Amino acid sequence: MRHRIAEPERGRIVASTSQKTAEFDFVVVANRLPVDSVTGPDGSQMWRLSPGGLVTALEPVMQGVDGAWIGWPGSANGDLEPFEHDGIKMEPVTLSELDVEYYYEGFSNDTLWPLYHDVIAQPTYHREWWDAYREVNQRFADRAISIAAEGATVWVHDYQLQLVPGILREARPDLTIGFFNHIPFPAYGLFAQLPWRKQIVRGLLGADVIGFQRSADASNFSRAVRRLFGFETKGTRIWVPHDASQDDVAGSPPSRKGLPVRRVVARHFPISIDSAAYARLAQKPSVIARAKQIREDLGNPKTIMLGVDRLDYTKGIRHRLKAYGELLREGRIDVESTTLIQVASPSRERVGTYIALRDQIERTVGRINGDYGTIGHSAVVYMHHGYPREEMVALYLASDVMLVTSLRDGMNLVAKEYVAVRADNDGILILSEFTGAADDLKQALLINPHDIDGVKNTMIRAIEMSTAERRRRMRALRRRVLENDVAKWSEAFLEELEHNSTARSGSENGGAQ
Ligand code: GDG
Repeated sequence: MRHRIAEPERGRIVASTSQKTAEFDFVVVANRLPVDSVTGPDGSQMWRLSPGGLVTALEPVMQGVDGAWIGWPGSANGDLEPFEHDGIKMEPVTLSELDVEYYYEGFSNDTLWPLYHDVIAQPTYHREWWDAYREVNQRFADRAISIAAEGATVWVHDYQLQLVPGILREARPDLTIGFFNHIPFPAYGLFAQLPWRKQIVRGLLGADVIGFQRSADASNFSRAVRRLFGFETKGTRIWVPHDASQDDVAGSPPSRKGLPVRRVVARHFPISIDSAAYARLAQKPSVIARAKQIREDLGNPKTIMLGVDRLDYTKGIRHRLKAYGELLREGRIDVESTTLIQVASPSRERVGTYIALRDQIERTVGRINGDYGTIGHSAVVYMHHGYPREEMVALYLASDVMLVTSLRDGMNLVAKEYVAVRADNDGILILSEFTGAADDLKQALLINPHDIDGVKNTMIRAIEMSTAERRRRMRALRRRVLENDVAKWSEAFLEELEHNSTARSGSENGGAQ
């Protein structure tokens, strides 16, 4: 991709942001910039690429193109100039304290997140939060409007920015606009709760391609479009009128009335990881030595089970602990031969539901350790901090059983990372049916995390599984994860986007022929 210095005046660009410094042919818009500000040993501030699902997925993609990434740097206030890090051009968007509270912690993480994860926790609906969501979406869109070159491709990410495609479509019809939703899209019966459901769907329909993790998510979205607007849909295609005044459920769809329509594609593109990079890390002698050290530090138990999650109620950490605690109580496992390591990386620490969840989890861990731990052996080794990626890989290598017990999860990259590093074809993945990953990783031991007895029996089955069966399963899983990596994911998405760009192909009259 080319990166050009802007001409002083490009009259056709409609932007409320007046400054224009550079224009890019490829722009990523995501809530967060892929960097965290850290303090160096000498006290100086510097940037470091940050962990997390989206960053993990897009980092290799961004390093291959000359584009820009628009996002929030992660702390409130403070205007930052655009800068470059690790070959990625960063365009920081400023959020005030109130924006963080209303748009991010409020509407994104206390309204949309629980609603889209099947109402595992009760969503909160506040009109002030919605107003902030609209304003902040406008701010992100304005930045994209001002830095995207004529005919550029803009790829918008995730539930925090669902209004951005619609704003871009209005202001810059020359752009090719993609949107990818990293979390599930709920069934209409749940989505319908949202007081601003029409605005959200309208915002998303501004994109040429709307990507989801699972085909079920894409179907849920198409159904919402039919129910709310009556637009014609067929398979992965949706026909949307150019004129927003045609947003009407009454009568036949606009496409059938011969009105000019755009074709939008809504389909699944299951995200993955940079599998080869993980596999390479796992070959490093220092990582292998660290994995051995971890086992030794734990007293070389026969079985190490591992959970790695952001501390989030969608991840089913409590269900996993409940099952594990009951196995100890019933004497089906003991602390000398089995250890559970639970990494719960800090997340959304000012949102009430997360504060309560942390308390619950830590009480449960304390109780299990109090009841069953010995001087030499903890039942659960619990860590509430983030680790460097190499340490994560060492943990994966050190563990015999990986526990992914999400109650609902868009994909779950941890499951794929565990598989990618196991070049020894050993290790067992216990995987919740309610993850996007389960659609693909059929050779895992699939569980329903709500069925505690089922989870317990599966844990025992994993502990007792023969070497031959472990290897057979892991070999099959590895084939899937190594073949379908993150590069394939982004290529598939961008190819579909190129193919279905309204800016490049114009509109249609009428819909599905
Ligand atoms: C969302 C969706 C979807 C975690 N702790 C540390 C650390 N991590 C890394 C993991 C993994 C990533 O963060 C977590 O990704 P997940 O996919 O498991 O979950 P979410 O954060 O909820 O991500 C999810 C994803 O977006 C991508 O579309 O799969 O469904 O919810 O890569 O390894 N990494 C390091 N230290 C930690 O302490 N280095």
